[in-house]
Amino acid sequence: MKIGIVCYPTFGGSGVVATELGKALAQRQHDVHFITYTQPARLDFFNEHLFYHEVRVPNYPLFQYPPYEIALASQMVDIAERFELDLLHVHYAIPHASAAYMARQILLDKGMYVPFITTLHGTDITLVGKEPSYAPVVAFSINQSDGVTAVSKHLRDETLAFFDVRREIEVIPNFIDLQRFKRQQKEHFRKAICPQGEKLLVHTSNFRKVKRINDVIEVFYRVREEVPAKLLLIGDGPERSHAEKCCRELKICNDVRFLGKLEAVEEVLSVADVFLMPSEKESFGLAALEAMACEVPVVSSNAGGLPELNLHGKTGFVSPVGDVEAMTRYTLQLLRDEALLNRFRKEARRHAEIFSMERIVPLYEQYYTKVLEQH
Ligand code: GMT
Repeated sequence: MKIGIVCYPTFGGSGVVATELGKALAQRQHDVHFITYTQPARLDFFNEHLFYHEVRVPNYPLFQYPPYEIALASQMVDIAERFELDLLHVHYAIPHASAAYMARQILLDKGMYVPFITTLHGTDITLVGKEPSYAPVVAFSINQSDGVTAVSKHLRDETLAFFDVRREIEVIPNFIDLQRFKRQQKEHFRKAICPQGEKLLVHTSNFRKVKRINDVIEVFYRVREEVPAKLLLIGDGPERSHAEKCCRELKICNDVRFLGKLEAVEEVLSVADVFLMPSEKESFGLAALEAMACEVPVVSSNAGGLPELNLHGKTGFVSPVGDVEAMTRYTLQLLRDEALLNRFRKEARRHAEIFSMERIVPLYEQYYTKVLEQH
């Protein structure tokens, strides 16, 4: 197949999933054309089946807001025509689905039918999509898509409950490269971080408000009162300076390290004991899946699709959003019981294997075929 992929080419979960999907499809001999405003972060090598087309948004003094959506739709039309694309697959509804709708209609006018599939990732529905300024366009472009997928059952149900959506939504969960994300021997690394044999907690995110970084720090603070421990924070974003201030106020700076946007996350996860994800919203929780694949149990909130991924009492523990007391209790339970921790480690990896790239990518291929057969 010849597939056009549109996504946010950043380090965010939806961009990572879209890029990894494109790479996996290219390995399976499909021609994949990325249409994005900058080169996707993980697309940094040559493959004969992978193509990258930049969306340029010409500016003009009249534009207070340069019309990205129009530039994107025009680029989709151009690439679909030139490379005879079979379909477009857009990740994150806003504004990709409405741009794809526009592109499809323009192509139709030229006598070419190129269906588009929209994959919903989370905040495009649960947060931004519900904004009255966006909601009617989001609902319309979901209804107009030739296929719609959601990354968890919860996200599908929330979409159906909130929007007047009159079409089926297929659940295709996120996936992981189990060759890359596996527990590696990095004991020297652990010794450097935890020289006195301290326990190690890890959190990865984009440090936005929905991630509740304060809860991460609060849980760590309470755990550290009971058990010597260190905390590694991976990622960056708007709440970081506030989080740093919290650490200074609690006088725990010596035990907390902010690692920034680290690429080799799997190396840090390989030496971690518990992964914390207290998010207020989380349609899937890709960062938690990465931890589980590296045999790290997850102590998380019960937001969104998290309970589908993190099995309570098996791969980790799930608590109500904001219940830092329960999260502290569960973390301590794992840290204090080596046998329990080891059992959870094995279960976390076993459950992560359900989300292997080898299992999930063919589901997208089957879905593409189904959509194409309908036209
Ligand atoms: O979590 C974010 O803020 C980033 C966001 C994105 O679109 O990049 O992540 C969403 O998509 C990921 C990939 O499908 C999911 O794993 C995340 O759970 C989801 N985030 C939220 O729902 C808050």
